[in-house]
Amino acid sequence: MKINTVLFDLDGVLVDTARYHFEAWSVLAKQLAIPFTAKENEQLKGVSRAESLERLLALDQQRKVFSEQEKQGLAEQKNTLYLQAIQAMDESAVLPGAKEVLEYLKNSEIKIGLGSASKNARLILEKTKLTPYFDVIVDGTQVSKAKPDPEVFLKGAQQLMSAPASCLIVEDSEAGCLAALTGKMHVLGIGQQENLPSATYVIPNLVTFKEVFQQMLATESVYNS
Ligand code: B16
Ligand code: MG
Repeated sequence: MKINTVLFDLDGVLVDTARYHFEAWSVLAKQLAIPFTAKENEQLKGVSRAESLERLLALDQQRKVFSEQEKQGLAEQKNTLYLQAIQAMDESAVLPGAKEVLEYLKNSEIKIGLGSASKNARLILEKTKLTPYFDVIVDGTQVSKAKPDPEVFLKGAQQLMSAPASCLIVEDSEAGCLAALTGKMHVLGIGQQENLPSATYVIPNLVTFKEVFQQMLATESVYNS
């Protein structure tokens, strides 16, 4: 397959922020007496803040009803907790292999984009000093439809003038993998296969990216390009 563009998800792929999202949602869940473990958290990965809250509230066996205003307050509370947690974040939060992969792609003249659901993506890229690697950044402030809708990745591809079939999406969430496939893009899952059933290729982290990427380039594309 021919790949000239790689679009990265941020949280859980390039930067170790997924655990802070989980911790912040856990505080809220505890406060609301909603059972919430790492298993339920998988459903929140890659999903917008508002949709994450809806999914968390749906786990409530007592089905308490919240007004829009109350929901807005809860989402703000979660974001305040999250921002506190990432306040002191620096380059050490960049996940293993991530910087090497970005360097490798830059040297290979492959276009690099970000497709994140997070409204805090630019802040995180700045704190971790990753901003200069990106040819395009699309984040939660620029999309109207959350993953699994492909909008965030299609916007990135369009801005880079890349055909979707020439793009590889690197994702740690099932919602993001589905978004890639719906957009007719290639996908590489980061994490465990059991959590990412839609991804054909899954690696635990970016350390082995280069090998898998080269393997992918050597295979026939399902999109005939
Ligand atoms: P925020 P990604 C996603 O980022 C996270 O995976 C998800 O857990 C979070 O709820 C979402 O961003 C929104 O983030 O509250 O910061 O706007 O994985 O798409 O980079
Ligand atoms: Mg993610």
